[in-house]
Formats: sequence, structure tokens, C-alpha cells
Amino acid sequence: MSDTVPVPARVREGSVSPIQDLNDWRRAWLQARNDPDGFWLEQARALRWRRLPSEGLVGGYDTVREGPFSWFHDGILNVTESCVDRHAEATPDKVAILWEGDAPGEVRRITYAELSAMVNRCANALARLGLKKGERAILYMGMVPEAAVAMLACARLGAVHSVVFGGFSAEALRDRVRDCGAELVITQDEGRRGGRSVPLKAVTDAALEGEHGVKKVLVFRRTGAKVGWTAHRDVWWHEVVDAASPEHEAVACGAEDPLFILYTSGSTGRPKGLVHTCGGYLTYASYTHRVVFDLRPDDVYACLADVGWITGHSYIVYGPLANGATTLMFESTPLYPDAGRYWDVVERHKVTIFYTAPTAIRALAAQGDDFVTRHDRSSLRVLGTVGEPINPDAWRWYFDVVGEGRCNIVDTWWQTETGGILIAPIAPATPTRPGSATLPLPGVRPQLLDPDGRELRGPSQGLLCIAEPWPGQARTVWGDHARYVATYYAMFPGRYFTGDGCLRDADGYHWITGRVDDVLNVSGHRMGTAEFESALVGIEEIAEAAVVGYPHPVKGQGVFAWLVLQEGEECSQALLQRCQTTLRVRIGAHARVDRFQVVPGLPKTRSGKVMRRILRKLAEGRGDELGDVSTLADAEVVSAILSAISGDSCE
Ligand code: 7RM
Repeated sequence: MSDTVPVPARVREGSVSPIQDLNDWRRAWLQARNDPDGFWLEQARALRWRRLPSEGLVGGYDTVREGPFSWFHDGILNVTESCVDRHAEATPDKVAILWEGDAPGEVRRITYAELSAMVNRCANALARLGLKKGERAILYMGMVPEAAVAMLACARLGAVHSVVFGGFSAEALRDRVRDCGAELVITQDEGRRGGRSVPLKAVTDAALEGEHGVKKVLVFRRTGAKVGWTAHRDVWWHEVVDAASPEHEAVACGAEDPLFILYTSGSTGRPKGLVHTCGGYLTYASYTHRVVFDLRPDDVYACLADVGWITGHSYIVYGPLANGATTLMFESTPLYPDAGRYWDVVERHKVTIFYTAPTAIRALAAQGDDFVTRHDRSSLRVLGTVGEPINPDAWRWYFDVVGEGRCNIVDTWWQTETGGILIAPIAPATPTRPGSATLPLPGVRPQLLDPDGRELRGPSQGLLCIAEPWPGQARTVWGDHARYVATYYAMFPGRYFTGDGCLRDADGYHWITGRVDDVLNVSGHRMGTAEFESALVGIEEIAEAAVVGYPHPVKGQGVFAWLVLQEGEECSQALLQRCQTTLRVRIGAHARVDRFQVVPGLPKTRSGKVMRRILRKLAEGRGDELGDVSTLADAEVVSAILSAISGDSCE
């Protein structure tokens, strides 16, 4: 195909990857397919175990209703011995965490020896605060090394962490604290982002008002701002962690013990707490990080995500540290102090692997090439993207302008549920195509299905499912296994349904077309339309609300809210402002509506289901392509909506 981009010579040079070309990929893929247990048991050996596992997968999709499947169930380990101890022994002076603060040039370099002492001190402090194996700790922090240290310290005790992104509101934080039954919260006085302060402790205090389950709040001092203090509950990090011993005997965990819970939005109801395990998750994060990016000992690896999302877990903390890499943690934003910040970071730290989201690439491309070209990017070898489909224009800009044609682009498709990358180029091996996540990794069996569950063969477009479990897959939803089964396995029994649509071309390359359910992806933030709607109908003047996504040039998707007001109510700027405030309070600052439209009614089926297909078309401005509306309970609603759109929209 003419738009295939060969792997640039610089990416192949010096690679010692076991997968050097597509023949190697095919061999590995077939090996994993024919003997998945053998393949994954071999990959598991890359970790440090107290007792090596002797078995791979037990159970599967056909028995998932009865209970979770497992990987490596008889293995015993503590993940921090793989992520910290063995590197502190072998490469004590290698930088583990390279931290770039909000202010340009504000840098901390934490070696593996130092990281080991920090994690052990923190583990000792958490143990003294009463945190025990199996108990949950919520982390509500910014991008400081102490966030990674706190995650690892929980893991060292066999406790389960749940990181809540620092942009979530007090209400969202409280929901998560309750849902997982957290004993402890770890936060900081304030975060710093783009020259501004984020009041993390104040939000924590609001979230915990009246909550008695949380016994202790550990507070890292980042800015020194004055914060509220609850006696007997709040404890300063520098008082208890710094004073604790740098030695700590890690707690032995079963491979299937939970490592963390991470909440994510679905098409219905409240966010679900997906549960990831110690042995399988770490094996998968480590393997995929090493293979996809073709990690080398001297790499300076930078993933520009937030630890509050799965990308931060797998590809800032667990994967890179398991592999003994130098992982960069970035506290700021791509636009602070200007649109050159990423490339300034690349230049100063000589970053070799750079991993970010399409929304950031588009936002930066829009600022012009000068911000990029005035910085030296010659250290770069691999450029990654994740979070949403990347449009070919943005891909080209990333390849040509940022990478100067010398770097391979790895467009990595995966999800919170998958724990790690499933479909992506392997840097030295896979010729790319702009906009395609390309081929499945070894051990991954994607299938495309039609809505009736028939498998599509050859080039086709359909619903993306995965046919077999892999070690990194989430095992359950915390406290609600039935919901896990209903969400992922009910539609196509015997398969994992991803919620994404996908096109597979004649060469087997995968092109993700986006969500086919009611999940929004705005600037890489995953949010449920149901969460928006339930917040909006909580407002007195609003009778009904339907939220859909529409194409947005920078954010990928914008949020379009259709509102039906109560009898006698009128739309006003004040009301729309109240909608935004309500969303900020109920969900977080990232949950904003881009466009509102007040309408007399919503299009519904005879059974009363809102027809989102129609609202999506209308939001895209394609009202002329509505297609068949004969199933509508009241076809007149559509013409009423159309005249409302052309009239005063109160935007
Ligand atoms: C890692 C992450 C998952 C959803 C997923 C997709 C979309 C992610 C890509 C992508 C096209 C990609 N976890 N998505 N990566 N779509 N190409 N390379 O993003 O749970 O927050 O979101 O994101 O729709 O289902 S997530």
C-alpha cells in the first residue's frame, strides 16, 4: 500500500529486540497462539518471583460468570522487588525517576537506590498508620515522584491502591473512597500545573467530611501552602515517612492478589473499579513496555500521561520500573509556559522515547512548527500515541515535524480494562500507516464481529472483541463481578467486548474507529454520557438531558448536551453556567459541555429509549442524513428539534 511508512533506519539500528521484523512478529504471535501458557510463563520469568508460577491461565471467558479467570495462580511475588529492589542491587546509581516540575528546569533525579529507600520508608510509615495487606488506600495526588512512591509502598505491603486523578471533584473522590472502602487517603497540600495551584488537600477534606471509614490522611508537602488540618487523622509525609527506616521486608503476595483498583467510566451508571492483579498485570506491563518501545538500557523514556489514568500506571510507573528504565515524570502541561515545553523537555533530558496523546499532538500542531524546531530533538527514536484515534494529519505532523522522519510512530490501542497495550506497532519491526494501530501483540487475538455476533473474516469493519484472555486483563469490577460480566461478556458470550469499533484492512492492519457505546473520549479523558446526564437532570429546571459526542478538531470529541426544560422554564446564560458548575462539582473540571441546545423534546423509540444516533447526526450538523426515523414514537419531535436549532439556541 502506498501510504505504508517503512521503519526508519535509526529505529532498527542497534536494536536487540526479539522482534526485529514482521517475520519475527508472526513467529512470536503464532507461538503465543499455539501455546499461550508456555509463552506467558516465559514472559513472566522477566520478573523477580519468590516462587515461580507453574501454571498460566486457569478458567477463561466461558467460565467467567462463575468467577474470574487467573494467570500464574501459584506464583508468589511482591511487585516492588521487580520494580525497585533488583535494580537497586544491580544498577543503584541509575536514575529511576527523572522528575520535571511545573517550572521549567525544576528537576529531581531519583536513583534506584534512592527510590528503594523512599519506598521502604513510605511502606514502614503506612504500616505504622495501620495499613495492612488487602486493605485499600486512595491516592489523590499530582505528578510528583511521591505519587509513584506511594503506589509502590502500598504494593510493598500487599495493600491495594486506587489512584484518583487530581482533576476529579470532591464528590467523585468521595464516591471512590466509599466504593472501595478505603482505610487511608494519601494526598498533598497542593498540586502545581501550568503555573497554577491545585487544592488537593482542600478537596480531600471536602470529600471526607462525615466519612468515618478513612482513618488516616497522609499529606505530602509540595508547595507549603497553608491547609486545613484534622487532628488525629491528618499526618505530614515529611514527619512520618522521612523518619521511618529505609529497610522494609516486602510482604509476599499471590500472583492473583489485587495490586490496584482503577475507576473508569462506562456507558451506564457510576464508574467501575477495575481490579488488576500483581503477577499477570506486571508481567504484561513489563513485556509490552519493553517490546513495543524497543526499550534499551540507556533510554530516557518519557510518558506524558497522568498517574491518575491507566497509562500512568502501566507506562510511567509499573512497566518502566519493572524494566529498570529511567522514567520521566512531568508535572506541567504541554502549553506551559508555551507550546515548546515538551520539546524543551526532550532537548534538556535527551529523551529517546516519547509517549503522548493525539489531543496534545493536535493542540501543539495548531501552534505552529517553530515551537518544535527551535529545540533539538535528535535524541528521539520512538514516538508513541495513546488514548484515541489519531487522525492522519496529526500523525504526519508528529512523524515529519517532531520526529524529522527518523522515528517510528507507535499508535498504541488499549484500555483501562486491558492493563496494557494490545494492538500497536513494534518499534523496530512494524511498518506503520498513519491512523492505524496496526497489528496485535503476541498473545492477543482480536476478532471483528457483526452485531449478531458473527465473526467477520478478511478485510472488514465491525465490533472489536478479543477471543482469549491475556495476563494483563482486569479480572473483575471491585465488589460487583456481575457487572464485570454484564459489561464485557454478555453481548458476545465467550469473548471480551471492547466497546470499540474497528476496521481491518487487507493486510490485517487495525484501524480503530472509536467507541460504539455511550462512552465519550474528550481530550483522551474517558467519560460516560450517563454521568453527565444524571448530573444535568439533577438541576431543578431541567426535565431531561441527553449528551452525545461530536467531532472536535483538537479534543477529538466535544460534548453536546441536549436539554429539555421543565414546563414554564426558559433558557438563560445563568442556567447554562449552572450546568457547567454542577458538572464540575459532581464530576470534575474536565467534564465541561462544549455546546448546549434546548429542545422541546428528545427523539425516542416507542419503548422510550433516547435515539442517540439522531442526536449525534444533529450534533454533527448532518440533520439531512437522519435516515429512517419511522421507529420514533413521535416523528414530529425531530422537526421541532430542527426548528429549535435554526432558532435561538441560547448558547
Ligand atoms: C489507554 C486508554 C480506552 C479507550 C478505547 C478507545 C480509545 C485508546 C487508542 C484509542 C484509537 C488508540 N485507556 N483509545 N487508545 N482509540 N486508537 N491508539 O486510553 O480506558 O482511558 O480509554 O480509548 O476508544 O476503548 S482508557
